[in-house]
Amino acid sequence: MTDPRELAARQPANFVLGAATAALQIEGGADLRGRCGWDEFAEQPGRIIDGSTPALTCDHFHRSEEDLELMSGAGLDGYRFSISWPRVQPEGSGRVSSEGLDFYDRLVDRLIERGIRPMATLYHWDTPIPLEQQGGWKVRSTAERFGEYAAIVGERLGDRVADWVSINEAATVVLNGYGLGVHSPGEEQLFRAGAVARNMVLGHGYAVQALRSVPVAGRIGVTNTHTPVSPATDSKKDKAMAGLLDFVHNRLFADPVLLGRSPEVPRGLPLPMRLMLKSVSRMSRKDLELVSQPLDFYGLNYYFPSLVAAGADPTGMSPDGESEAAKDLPFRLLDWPDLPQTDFGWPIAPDGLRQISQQMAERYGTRLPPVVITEGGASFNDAPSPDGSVNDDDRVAYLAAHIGVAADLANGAIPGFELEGYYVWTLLDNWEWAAGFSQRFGLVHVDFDTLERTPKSSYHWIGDVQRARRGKTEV
Ligand code: IFM
Repeated sequence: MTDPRELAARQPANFVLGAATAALQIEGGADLRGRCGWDEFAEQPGRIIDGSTPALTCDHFHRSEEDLELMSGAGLDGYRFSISWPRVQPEGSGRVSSEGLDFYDRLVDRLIERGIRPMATLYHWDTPIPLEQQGGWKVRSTAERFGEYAAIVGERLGDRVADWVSINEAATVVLNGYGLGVHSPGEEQLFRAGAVARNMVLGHGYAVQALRSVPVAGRIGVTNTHTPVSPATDSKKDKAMAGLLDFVHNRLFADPVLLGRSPEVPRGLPLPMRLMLKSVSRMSRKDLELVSQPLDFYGLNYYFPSLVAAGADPTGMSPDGESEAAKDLPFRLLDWPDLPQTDFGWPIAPDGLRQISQQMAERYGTRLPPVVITEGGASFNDAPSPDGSVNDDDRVAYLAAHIGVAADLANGAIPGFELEGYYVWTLLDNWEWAAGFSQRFGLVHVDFDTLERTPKSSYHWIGDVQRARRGKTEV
């Protein structure tokens, strides 16, 4: 099912097919912004698999015209980018860098000139260092500063950005950054990190409040990563642990935002753990009101389903690296016996997108606004062939299957679940956090020595899908 015409025929006319990126993963230009937690984290020995840093990455900051040309070449309907907080506010509060804002101002104008819908994410993990030093997301003041920063960006870009995402993947920041320590800031608090989630949810609330009061013209949403969770067996223990992962991954953030209430701690867990989860997830009524302001859309990132068994993994392996803390987790993630994997070792399961969408529809009902798949994609480390082309047929198959499910959802496959589009992760091979440059998710290959960009076959394939949709040319 990789025929572009067949896929094009399944997508509704208003379906948005785009690509997503994040500032720290592609921009470089580090001398022209403040430092963030990830700059320091990457400089600590052993944190990043290949010892690389986000200082240069794809140098998009100086090559944005070339990258815009690439977006047009693939016929993208939308482009999701993130705004670097330390580029706009080098200290995370107070002083604003007008040069920093100018970069995004131009980018938005160029996108609109090309007919590409701009979706701006305000926070994709680059916490300014002064705020990190004051406690990062462990303290409420970071959420308050985030609201101020949102107002600054909203004032400048609010007349042109079509879609705003407050925070990207709070679940990943909390689980990987504060729970397991495999991401910045490298803390290993396990479930106590739940308290960090509360501040991130508050940050979202302050940002929505700020954007609404500017007011910005575009739509406002939030993005989180979701995974359908299954127990490895029918045993009580496996089921309880699957409930635990579902709670911290899928509900801790979404329930307060969408339902205006703290999530219910799953049954079957030992009492001390239940009490701890209850205390870290509880929010006051006033805070719940702040964080559950109505949204125009919900951004869902989907990569893979999770299979959970009770009992720790003695190797401490998590999908994003090895963690001492993971050895103390009461559960482990298992490989799915029948599913193929990407080069990152992530299971490939397009049906998981249907499952998680079904669960979201059941859980949130009419409280769930229209959904956008704000990220989905796969790491395959295909290298250029001798003739210079990059043939990533594995990525084409991955995207065809996932975008196919998205098209069915957009056509109303699940009653009450309204899907508007799919943003491929990602436009360019980039700096994949703790995995450095070792995992390539891009539609466009980047040579990290020369920074040369080479569109892969998946890029040409997306272009064919888009041309077929617009009925422009033979494909
Ligand atoms: O690269 C990341 C992105 O920054 C957030 N979502 C998952 C992607 C792949 O790991």
